Amino acid sequence: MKIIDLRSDTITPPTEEMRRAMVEAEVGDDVFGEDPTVNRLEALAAQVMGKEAALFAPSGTMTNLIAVLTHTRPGDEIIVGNEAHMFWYEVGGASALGGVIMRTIPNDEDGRLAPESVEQVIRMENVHFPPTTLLCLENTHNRCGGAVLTPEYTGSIVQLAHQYGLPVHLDGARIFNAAVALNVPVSELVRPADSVCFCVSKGLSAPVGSLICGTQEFVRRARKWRKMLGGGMRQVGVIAAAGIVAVQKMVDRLAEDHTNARKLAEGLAGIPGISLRPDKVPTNIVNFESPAAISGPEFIQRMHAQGVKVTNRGGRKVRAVTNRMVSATDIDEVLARIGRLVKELG
Ligand code: TLP
Repeated sequence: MKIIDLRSDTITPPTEEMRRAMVEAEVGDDVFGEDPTVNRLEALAAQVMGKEAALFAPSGTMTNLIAVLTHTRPGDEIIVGNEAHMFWYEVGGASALGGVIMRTIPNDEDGRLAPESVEQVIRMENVHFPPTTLLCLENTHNRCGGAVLTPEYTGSIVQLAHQYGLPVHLDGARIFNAAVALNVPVSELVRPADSVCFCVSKGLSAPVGSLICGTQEFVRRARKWRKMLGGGMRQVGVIAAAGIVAVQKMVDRLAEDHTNARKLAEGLAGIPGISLRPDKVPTNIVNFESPAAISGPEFIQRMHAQGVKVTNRGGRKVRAVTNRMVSATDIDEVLARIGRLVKELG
């Protein structure tokens, strides 16, 4: 039986072209700034994002943490969505290592933060208060089903933050998915943000790595934080080479993941007992609720036994992420297997 892995787009192995680029990569010691391949990737990332500079780091978790460390000081308060990846899945690093309080406000189902909620929690100067020093956004929004923030929304919420002197960091782990879904240049989506990070290791299929982008001065300071966190790597051009292929060659194919996600969502909506909103699947993440007959974890276990791998988001909430290793035919097969399973449950 073929195993169909929908746990994440992070499972994608490097392409043949990436492997060739990795073998042939010119390298040097990147801590001395002398790895030509890393320098090329950083220049490419800055150019594509429309920012002055970029820094290559091992993971999205590290680039988000570096952003917090660079924008804030211990004792500050930062504003994040209550469904933010930074809040849920980064081991509380911003608080544990950055010493900041994460003040959460609700994300709506489209991953947005309401301007009124942001305004309400920004601290005025008061001897009792920690200063609010950063607003964080996420695009696409992982827990909100791959929701996409438009350039208009991002522009207006950043403008509001800037009125209060707050810089904005954008967790753009899957920003290229947003750009493809909206059919706009990625630079337009990230222009308002002061810093943005994105991952080459998700749908873009590189094996490792994320980039954080901003002004020259921001990236100079970010580089020191990366060093302190132990993220200074040496002949890392062997990895960056795959990142270059990811950015140059793998963006357009994300549309295929989006089409497959929509197909999966529409198929799931037709299976009695499974609930989801197929109109709320703009990119490659499909969130749905499993049938009430058994618990969420049990349902997922049964799916695994049928060769369909997905993840649990708590209770009966299930997440399936389409990716390069899953074809349209595989989606038909997934729907058939889940259909059979649900029938068995009665
Ligand atoms: N998300 C992973 C897991 O950590 C849950 C996934 O499978 O979706 N920001 C966002 C929005 C992310 O989705 C992720 C990874 C990260 C940051 C962190 O990236 P890594 O895994 O490279 O540290």
